[in-house]
Amino acid sequence: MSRPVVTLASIKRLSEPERPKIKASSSCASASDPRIADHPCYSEEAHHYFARMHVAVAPACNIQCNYCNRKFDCANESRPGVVSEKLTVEEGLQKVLAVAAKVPQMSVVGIAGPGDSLAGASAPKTFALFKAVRAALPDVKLCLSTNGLALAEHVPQLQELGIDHITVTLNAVDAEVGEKIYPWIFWQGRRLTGREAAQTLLERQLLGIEKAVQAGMLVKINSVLIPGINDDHLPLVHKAVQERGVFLHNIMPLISNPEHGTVFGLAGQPAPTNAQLESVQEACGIDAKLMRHCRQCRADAVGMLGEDRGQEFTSDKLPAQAQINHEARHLYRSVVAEERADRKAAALRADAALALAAHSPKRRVAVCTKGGGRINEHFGHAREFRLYDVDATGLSFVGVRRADNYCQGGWGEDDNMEAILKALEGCEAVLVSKIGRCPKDELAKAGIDAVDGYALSYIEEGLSNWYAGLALPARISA
Ligand code: CLF
Ligand code: SF4
Repeated sequence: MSRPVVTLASIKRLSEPERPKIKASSSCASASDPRIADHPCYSEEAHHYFARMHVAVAPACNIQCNYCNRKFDCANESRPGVVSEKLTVEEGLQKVLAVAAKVPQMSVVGIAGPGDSLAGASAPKTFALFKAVRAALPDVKLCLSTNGLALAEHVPQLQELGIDHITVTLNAVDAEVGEKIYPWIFWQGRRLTGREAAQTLLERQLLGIEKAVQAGMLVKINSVLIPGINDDHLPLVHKAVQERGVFLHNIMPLISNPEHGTVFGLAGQPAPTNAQLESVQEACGIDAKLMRHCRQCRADAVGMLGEDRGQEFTSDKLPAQAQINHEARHLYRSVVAEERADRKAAALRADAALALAAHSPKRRVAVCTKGGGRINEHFGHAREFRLYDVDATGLSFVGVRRADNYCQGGWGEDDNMEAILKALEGCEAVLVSKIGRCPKDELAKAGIDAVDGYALSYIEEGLSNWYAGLALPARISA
């Protein structure tokens, strides 16, 4: 399908402060780094193709965070929700093998709780599981998430196991801020509280981060944005971790629903708005690698980021012996390699389209995708939207906004539309594979153009062509 390209040279580009742009073609650059090429969290590009699984073998925790209720998943790496099952090492391995047999996209096995992966008796279980997975599936990457209290002393062991992806949740670098987040920690056989607890935790976290970086590991920092507590402080955290050579910083919004029974939830501590999150990310991310595609996974999540296939792999459904088709796994990677090359070529075409639209203002647009880097999701089925800022200099990935899907099998849910409109706040258009007349009209009333003219295009190419051809928007078919 050929789409007319219109030059918008006559429109003066707004001179607002903005984060560095990526050329559409550069979104594939990460694919060249073998350590992150297939890691869905460390590479935004990879998460279109690869899946992760978490194995819930670490139930204990050595600290208390005010955003956590132990009856729920670790909020460091999860959205609150009871972990379906806590597993032994043997059960964990059985589950990993079952997932590997059925999900060729699975490239990473992570341990992210539901407590802390290195706390007390959890640490040996974590190491035993990693060792077993390493032996059974050498092509899979191992990934550890921790609150960092016990990281420093475990770095040699992690190194020995060849683990080079470590995530540390670091919410503060100042104990005055930290004590508002952590009421107590358990350290060297003692329970510490107040400022002393926070001071000890923060020191141990920074030491652990330094040691892990020195050991050559790719350290990612997760920070929970807690409005009024660490929002102004996170740029300092960012600076501190940048100075220590961390690979990536992920700022995630606090989840504080009262029904989760956390201290913050019960106290009415608000979660940040999308605008607050963006503003802190902007304040931190002038020239840094910030992660913007985190989905705050459960500690037993399975599948592509944004999907959870955990219920397919509960203990009662696991085969006694999974038959892993290594050939199929290998084949999947070959297909991805071809797709990546194809997408790279599309991104170059996208750059060319944007070049025609010089001197044009920034526009925010959402995309519906179910993977593969393409605009391939029906609006009614979308449970999340990817937001981009586009102008003639390139695309900026803003982040992922979630809302329950509109289509409920033959009818549209109005309440969900309300949440969707909130998620799409600030967007001029949403690019979809298909959309019905009713939701299209609802979106139009809110000033959002629903466009299905770029269905199945690569995201970069669809966005660039939409931007460059704005004077002649694609027709919608209901
Ligand atoms: Fe898991 Fe974390 Fe490893 Fe990823 S999740 S241990 S680095 S494999 Fe990823 Fe999930 Fe965000 Fe975590 S999207 S919550 S950052
Ligand atoms: Fe909860 Fe994780 Fe904090 Fe431990 S580290 S209290 S499990 S959020």
